[in-house]
Amino acid sequence: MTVSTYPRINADRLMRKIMDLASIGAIEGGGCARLALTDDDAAGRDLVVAWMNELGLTVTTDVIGNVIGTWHIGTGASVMTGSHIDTVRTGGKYDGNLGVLAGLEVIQTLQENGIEPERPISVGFFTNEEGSRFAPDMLGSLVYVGGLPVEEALDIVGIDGARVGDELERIGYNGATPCPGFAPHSFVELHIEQGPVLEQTNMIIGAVTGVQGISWQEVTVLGQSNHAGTTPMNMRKDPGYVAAAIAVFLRGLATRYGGHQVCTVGKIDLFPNLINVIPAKAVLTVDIRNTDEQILRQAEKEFAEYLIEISHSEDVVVSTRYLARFEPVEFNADVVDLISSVAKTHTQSVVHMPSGAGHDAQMFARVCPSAMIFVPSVEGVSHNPSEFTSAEDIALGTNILLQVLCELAATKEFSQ
Ligand code: HGY
Ligand code: MN
Ligand code: MN
Repeated sequence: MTVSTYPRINADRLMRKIMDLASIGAIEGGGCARLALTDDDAAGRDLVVAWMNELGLTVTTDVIGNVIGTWHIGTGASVMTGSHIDTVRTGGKYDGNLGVLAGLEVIQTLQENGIEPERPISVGFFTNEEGSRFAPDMLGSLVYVGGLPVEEALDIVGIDGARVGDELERIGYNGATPCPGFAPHSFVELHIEQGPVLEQTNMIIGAVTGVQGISWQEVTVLGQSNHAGTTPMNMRKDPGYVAAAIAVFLRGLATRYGGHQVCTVGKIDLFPNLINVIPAKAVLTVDIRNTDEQILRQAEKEFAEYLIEISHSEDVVVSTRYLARFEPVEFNADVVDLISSVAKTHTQSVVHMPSGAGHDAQMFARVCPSAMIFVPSVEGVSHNPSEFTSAEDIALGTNILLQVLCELAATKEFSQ
């Protein structure tokens, strides 16, 4: 099929769905908060499942709560698309949601135009992609591809003490379909870039070549609570100070390394967290990422050495545990090239680029040829209620997704 024969998606209908879904868990500033497996996540799930049913898709829910709607046409393994509909606490309207709703819009457009691709088309939303409530992130797709036994995943306890398995049951998404799930023929995810690269390079479409490595650690610092007024500075064992020093050290490390190196201390809990008490304990999270695995390991090594040093100099006890650790992922070059060449039939503003954020596609890359399409985030802002991508860019990305999915469906097997 050539580009002139591919139908255009109904952009207004897609934008209405995006706004309808964003109204669930809506927060000030125009964003939404639907932490994984909360009631708001459940309500979002119910809405998208209803839309899947309206399209006549076969809807399955698996043991970790991943939901996949399949349009059973053609033969052979599905071409799959999708993303996530859980959000961070200060989420925007588009992160994850776009990829799921664009997939449904593609199917509806094809159905309305009487076009039946040669393979089934599946659209999935995967549990707990964000990892904010339960670590690791991309949990549902990780279990789907066999990267983590479901029993282990169900026993994960979140930042609020809730257990994944109990929450899935409570919201009624403890499905029966086993994991690992079926391996699709191929997987393509449409997602907002969530960074500034497309905008800064005046590009509109990213043909995503891979995802950078992710290292998440929880650091616990035990000191001695004491009186803020009476305790001389040289007698303190102060986890509050150590937590702050860790954040400063990591900023320095990332600046020294440069390139793609990023480090974030996103969460610090002090105990007892009172104005006149030197904290007894600090628990903080450390997110370290790089596109290069060797540099990422070097950063982790340097950080571990720093923790030993500061535990001695501040006379505190420091312990760490990994919450997530994913090596960088390369997407399938043939799929990336297909995205690039299809995109160029729509616009010349196409660039190959890695993803700074984690995505479900990086898990599917373990079992089938996978890649992603990026559309710009205005001012590179995401994980923020003001996250914004224009309706034009969303329509362009979705039209490209439609064509890529159809051409993948017409493709025999891929070289892995
Ligand atoms: O953390 C991430 O990169 C993604 O938003 N889960
Ligand atoms: Mn996302
Ligand atoms: Mn996100």
